[in-house]
Amino acid sequence: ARTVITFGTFDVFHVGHLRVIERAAALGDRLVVGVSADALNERKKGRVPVFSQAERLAIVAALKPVHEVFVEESLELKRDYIVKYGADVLVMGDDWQGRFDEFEDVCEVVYLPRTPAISTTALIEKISST
Ligand code: C2G
Repeated sequence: ARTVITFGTFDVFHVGHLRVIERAAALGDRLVVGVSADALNERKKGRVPVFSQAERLAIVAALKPVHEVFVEESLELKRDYIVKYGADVLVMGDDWQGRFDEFEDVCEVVYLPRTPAISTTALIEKISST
């Protein structure tokens, strides 16, 4: 079986998140998703997610194309996660284009085009301005 792995925060879950997960799943037989920890977001983005990691994990785990989820504790552990979950393909949105090419020695690395005109940041702004 071909295992696909992808990573993300998936905060304020929206259709752009759904589409990338669906397209990632279509590249293999089994999709594993690393959902970034609250502490990782705080560290890297200086923002606490709207939904907690437990909530974000529960939402992603309930999606039909997703076979397994885990908490991504650190960006530096990506190689370990790829090996641990036996991933044959790493998929990321093209906002990360080129950033994970170093893992091409352990798996295939694919960047998918983002769904246009939707983002968590834009949603937060839209909701808070109404
Ligand atoms: N995405 C997309 N289209 C959008 C918005 C997001 O295809 N309109 C994709 C992103 O490209 C990413 C996934 O949805 O592949 C999750 O996006 P984020 O939640 O923003 O994840 P991010 O914080 O970029 O992940 O190891 C990586 C980290 O976990 C960070």
